[in-house]
Amino acid sequence: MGNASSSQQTAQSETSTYFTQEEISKLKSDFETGGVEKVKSLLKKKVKELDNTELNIAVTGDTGAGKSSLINAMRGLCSEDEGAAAVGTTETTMEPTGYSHPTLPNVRYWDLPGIGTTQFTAGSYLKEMEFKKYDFFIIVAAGRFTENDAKLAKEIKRLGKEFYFVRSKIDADLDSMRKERKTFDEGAEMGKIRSDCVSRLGKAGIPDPTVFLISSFEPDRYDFPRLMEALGDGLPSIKESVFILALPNINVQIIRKKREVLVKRIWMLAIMSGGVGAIPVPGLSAACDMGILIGAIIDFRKGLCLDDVALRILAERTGKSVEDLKAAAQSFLLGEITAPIIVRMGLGAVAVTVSVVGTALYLIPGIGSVFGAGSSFLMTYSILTKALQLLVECAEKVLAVAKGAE
Ligand SMILES: Nc1nc2c(ncn2[C@@H]2O[C@H](COP(=O)(O)OP(=O)(O)O)[C@@H](O)[C@H]2O)c(=O)[nH]1
Ligand SMILES: [Mg+2]
Repeated sequence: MGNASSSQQTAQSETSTYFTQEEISKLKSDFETGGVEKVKSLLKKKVKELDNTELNIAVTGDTGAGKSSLINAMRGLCSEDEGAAAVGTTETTMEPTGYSHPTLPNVRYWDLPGIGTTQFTAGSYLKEMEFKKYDFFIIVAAGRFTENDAKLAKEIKRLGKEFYFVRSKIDADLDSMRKERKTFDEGAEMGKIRSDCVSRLGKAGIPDPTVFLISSFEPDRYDFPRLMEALGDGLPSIKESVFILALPNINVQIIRKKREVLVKRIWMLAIMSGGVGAIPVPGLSAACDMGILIGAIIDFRKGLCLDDVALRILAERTGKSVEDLKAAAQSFLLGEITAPIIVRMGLGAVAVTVSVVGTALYLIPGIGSVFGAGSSFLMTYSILTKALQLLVECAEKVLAVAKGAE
C-alpha cells in the first residue's frame, strides 16, 4: 500500500464530511454485524440525499446591476439561449423569480428585486423575500455599493446567512479606461476599483469586505472563477458538491474539481451494486448491477456538462454542431450507454487495485476485503473509475474546442 497512510489522511479529510460521526459509527457496526449487505441501506440513503439536495442562490441588486446576466453566466447560458433570464428589462416585479439549472433541477438561482426599488427596510425586505430558503446571497452592484447594500449585508449576517459582494461589468470599466489612457495597467486599475468598493463598504459599516470584480460575459476571467470557488467553500460539504457539479465548465480547474466530487461517489455505488443484487453480465468476469452502472455514467455526463442539453447550448454558442463537439471528444461514452459499452469498459479495466480502492474505505475497517480480484465490487469500481477518467478527458477536449471557437 506504499503511501497508504498519507492518502488515507487526505481521504479522511475529504470524504468524512459527507457522513456525520454518527453515520460513520453506524456504517462500522453494520459492517461488523451484517457485512456489506447491511451497509448498503445507509449508502443508498446517502446517495439519495446527494441527489435530492437542493441549492437556492439569491442574487440581489438594483435594476441594471447585472443580476440576470450573472444568473445566466452561472447557469452556463447566454442571454439569447433558450430559458435564459431576460437581460436589460426594467421589470418591476416585487417577487423573487426562480431559474433552474439547465440539467440539475434541484439547483435554483433567484433574481430578487433590488432593495432600493422596494420601500422595505433591510429586515422587512429579507422577511418578504423569505430569506430562510436561500443558501447564500450575492449582492451585485455595477458602480458603487450603497448604504442599502451594506445594511442588507449586515442583516443577512445577523440572520445567520452568508453574503458576497459582486462588482459587475468590470470589463466595461477596463475597456473605457484602456481607451482613455496612454498607459494602462489592468491589475492596477482593478486594484483601484477594488479599494474604492472596500472603503465605501467600510464607511458603511462592513470592515474589510471581500469584493469580487466580475464580467458575466467572460466567466473565465477577472474574479469570476474565484467567486465560484468562494461560494462553494462557504457551503457545507454535501451542498458544496452539488454546487460544484452545477458550475459551467469555464476552465480545467473546475472540471478537475468535478472529478473529485464524482470520484467520492464511486465506492458507494460499487458497494450498492455488488454482492447479492449483482447480475452476471455476459462478457464480464464478475456480476454487476447494470442499472447503477448506466445511471452513474449518465450522472457523470450531466455533472461534466457532456449531456445533450449542455452540448446543445455549447454548440449554439460556438457555432458548431453537437456532432462536431462529440467528434472532438472522440468517445463512445457520449452516445447511448448500453450493456456492450459497459462490457467494453470492463475489459480494459484491470489495473485498479484494492490499494487505490482503499482510499475512501477507511470509513469501514475491513471492507476493503470485498474488493478482492474478480469481485463484482471491484468490477463496478473499475468500470466507473475508467468511465469517469474518460469523461473528464472528454470534458477537457470539449473545453479546448469551446475556447478555440471564441
Ligand atoms: N459589459 C457588461 N455588461 C453587462 C454585464 N452584466 C450585465 N451587463 C449589461 O447590463 C445591462 C443590465 O443587465 P441585467 O443583467 O439585465 O441587469 P439586472 O437588471 O440587474 O437583471 C444589460 O444591458 C447587460 O447586457 C457585464 O458583466 N459586463
Ligand atoms: Mg434582471
